[in-house]
Amino acid sequence: MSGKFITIEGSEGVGKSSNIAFIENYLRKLGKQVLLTREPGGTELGESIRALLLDAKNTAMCSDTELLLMFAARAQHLDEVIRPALAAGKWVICDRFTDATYAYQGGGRGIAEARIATLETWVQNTLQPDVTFLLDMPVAAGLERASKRSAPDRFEQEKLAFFERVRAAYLARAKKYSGRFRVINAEPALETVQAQIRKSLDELI
Ligand code: Z5A
Repeated sequence: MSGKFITIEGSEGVGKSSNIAFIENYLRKLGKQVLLTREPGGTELGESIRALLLDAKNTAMCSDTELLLMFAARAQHLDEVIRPALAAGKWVICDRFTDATYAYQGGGRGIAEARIATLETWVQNTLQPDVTFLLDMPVAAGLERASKRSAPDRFEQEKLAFFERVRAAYLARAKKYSGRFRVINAEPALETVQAQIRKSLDELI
């Protein structure tokens, strides 16, 4: 594989969408071939799974179903999109990946890390992102930003304590995998956030 695999993570309202657009433009200006994708989703099948996962009507979905659907979508995504793009030398920017599973299904829902790790190895083998940007800010402030958007999906209906656990799990992973993670303070104005990201991208390039 000659391309680079960049993932963007964070809890609610941290500004992933705004900053992904910045990363994409920055890399394109440098002449990189960029593929932008997201999880859950990124393929036709994966987007159908995403609709099931986010549908606020699916209140009966148990945590294991949620976990297995995340990895089912990921298996398809890796096979159809991510691995071929990396093999073709593209820079893949993925809006969330397996760290989100550890944060939401692990931290948020309380599924044991070892069970997630089993599925991670099954689906990814040894593939890991080259760099993971963790956009981090206090949960309440993020939820305040996110509240200005459309009707909440199944995850967005969770309470503050759930997102506190998600944030804590993300920060624990960033500490454990400090070589891969870049923790970005997402609270200041967008230009300040992007200056931090640009610095890390320059180092990667
Ligand atoms: N999920 C999971 O549970 N397990 C998994 O393995 C995976 C995912 C892969 C859908 O993800 C759900 O799937 C997600 C976790 C779960 N659920 N949640 N919650 P998603 O990534 O598609 O959904 P999202 O988290 O709601 O992300 P988003 O739509 O990309 O929003 P965002 O990160 O919060 O970013 P934003 O829309 O760019 O920013 C929010 C607002 O803040 C917006 O009005 C911006 O203009 C504003 N903003 C952004 N930056 C700033 C700054 N710096 N200052 C002021 N205002 C700002």
